[in-house]
Amino acid sequence: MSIKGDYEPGPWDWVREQTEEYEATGGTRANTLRDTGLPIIVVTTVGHKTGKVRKVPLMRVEHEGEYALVASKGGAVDHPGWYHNLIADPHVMVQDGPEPFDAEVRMVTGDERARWWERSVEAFPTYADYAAKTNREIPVFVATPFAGT
Ligand code: F42
Repeated sequence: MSIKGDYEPGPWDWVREQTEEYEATGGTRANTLRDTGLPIIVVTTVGHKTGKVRKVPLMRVEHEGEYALVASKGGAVDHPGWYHNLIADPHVMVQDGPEPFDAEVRMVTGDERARWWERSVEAFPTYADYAAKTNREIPVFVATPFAGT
């Protein structure tokens, strides 16, 4: 793993518990969003303010080996904290199964964002409800695996 340091979970217990069970079981348990049956991934970022290791479960939206990271935060008015981490440092770890791997993220716009947004809503239709709930355009990043540093 090339992102090392002090892991500091966030304040939402259900998120921390899901992350920790997913990691402890190599992605064989806690690998869906509650009882929806829809798969998740776990993304590791570096806190751009604290330098702490931060981990967030996100819906799994995969296409030809790349993953969309949709900063929906349930349609909240503000971006999730991890959005700011990715803007500051595009190097993340993605876990989609037993082992995490290094990846580089880019925020997508225009037609590319439209294609990835369609894939995201297909994987998790509730994203469309979140978009309708907020005036903010929900940022979409694409994570491309690479051999870590
Ligand atoms: N969130 C999504 O946005 N998209 C999804 O597809 C998604 C799916 C999902 C599936 C399962 C599940 O259990 C949760 C899911 N979530 C999804 C929720 C997601 O895991 C995050 O909890 C949510 O997006 C909010 O992200 P957040 O980074 O705002 O987390 C908050 C709760 C948090 O942990 N805040 C910390 C705190 O102490 O308040 C700080 C986190 C952080 O990264 N801090 C940075 C630092 O430097 O340490 C600074 C960040 C900044 O704001 O500048």
